[in-house]
Amino acid sequence: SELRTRLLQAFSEADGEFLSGQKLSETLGCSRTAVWKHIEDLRSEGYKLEAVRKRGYRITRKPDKISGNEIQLGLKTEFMGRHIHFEEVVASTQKIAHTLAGDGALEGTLVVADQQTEGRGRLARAWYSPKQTGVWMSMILKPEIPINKTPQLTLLTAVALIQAIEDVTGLTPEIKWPNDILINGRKAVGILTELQAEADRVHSVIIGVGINVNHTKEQFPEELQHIATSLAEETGQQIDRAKLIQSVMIRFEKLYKSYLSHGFKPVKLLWESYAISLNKKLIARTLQGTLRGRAAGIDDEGVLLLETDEGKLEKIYSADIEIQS
Ligand code: BTX
Repeated sequence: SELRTRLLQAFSEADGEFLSGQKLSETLGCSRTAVWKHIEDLRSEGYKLEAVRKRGYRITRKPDKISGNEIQLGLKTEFMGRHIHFEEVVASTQKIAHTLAGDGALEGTLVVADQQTEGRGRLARAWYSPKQTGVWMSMILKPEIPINKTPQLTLLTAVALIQAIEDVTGLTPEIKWPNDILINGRKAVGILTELQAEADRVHSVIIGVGINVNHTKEQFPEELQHIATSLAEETGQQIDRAKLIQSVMIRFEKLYKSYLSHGFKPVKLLWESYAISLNKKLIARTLQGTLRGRAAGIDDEGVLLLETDEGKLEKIYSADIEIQS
């Protein structure tokens, strides 16, 4: 509303100084109750306002807005993120990306949302994607690779995400095979790779990326509070989401180009340098059953090699991993 815009303008002009309720109601020409109501609205939109008796209000934190423009401004890539489809609220960016890919979207097209109401993880699990806090996005790729090589792209994405997070925050996250990125043992990022393919030909690979960026601990639902974390939680600082997305685009494009011309080897080496599960004892829960053993590495396809307690080498294509030591 117009009043809201003027209220924000007044705070912006005050430049961090307090504005009294009285002053605000005079400036805006409305009652103090109306001022108070608008301040409550701002709070529910993610603004942090400090209220001090006799002095008034001041804004201490603005919500971090993202938009296609902000992401594209100054983005130095060839194709990643050159086309951005941004929406405030979607069910899932994966769904939109699937439709766009089917309609001939170009390689590198990016779908970004501020909030997802039905964000999804693997195996129909839910991915918690509240507004104004995270990076919820899907990248559309058109690599000419056989279907059995596509898991490599999940690993490549994990490396790109770690490098981008390092660039922006200075933190070095760790990878838990195949797609979890952890900081201090808690999940900060999820990756979901989906395909549009026919026979053995890949039409599109759609890589969904969820990054918990500015969540406070209390903002996670209770069941996630001890398994999830955010970049802000770990650094103690608000992170600019648009900048983070730019960094992911740059890092991803560089690795992806190297992958297309030199293959998986260089990516594999980087991936291994960030992996925590290597050589550890783990339990792998697959749809076919549970295996126990030691993580011996990943093979050139990106498949996990598990040396079982009986000394057999098993290939694990998809599983939930519990690290034991
Ligand atoms: P996953 O199946 O490995 O992880 C899902 C599990 O992670 C859930 O069952 C829950 O325990 C936990 N979890 C849910 N939400 C969060 C969260 N915000 N932070 C940490 N842990 C959480 C991982 O699946 C793949 C997730 C991809 C999400 C992106 S977001 C953009 C794109 N669109 C979409 O719908 N999904 C992808």
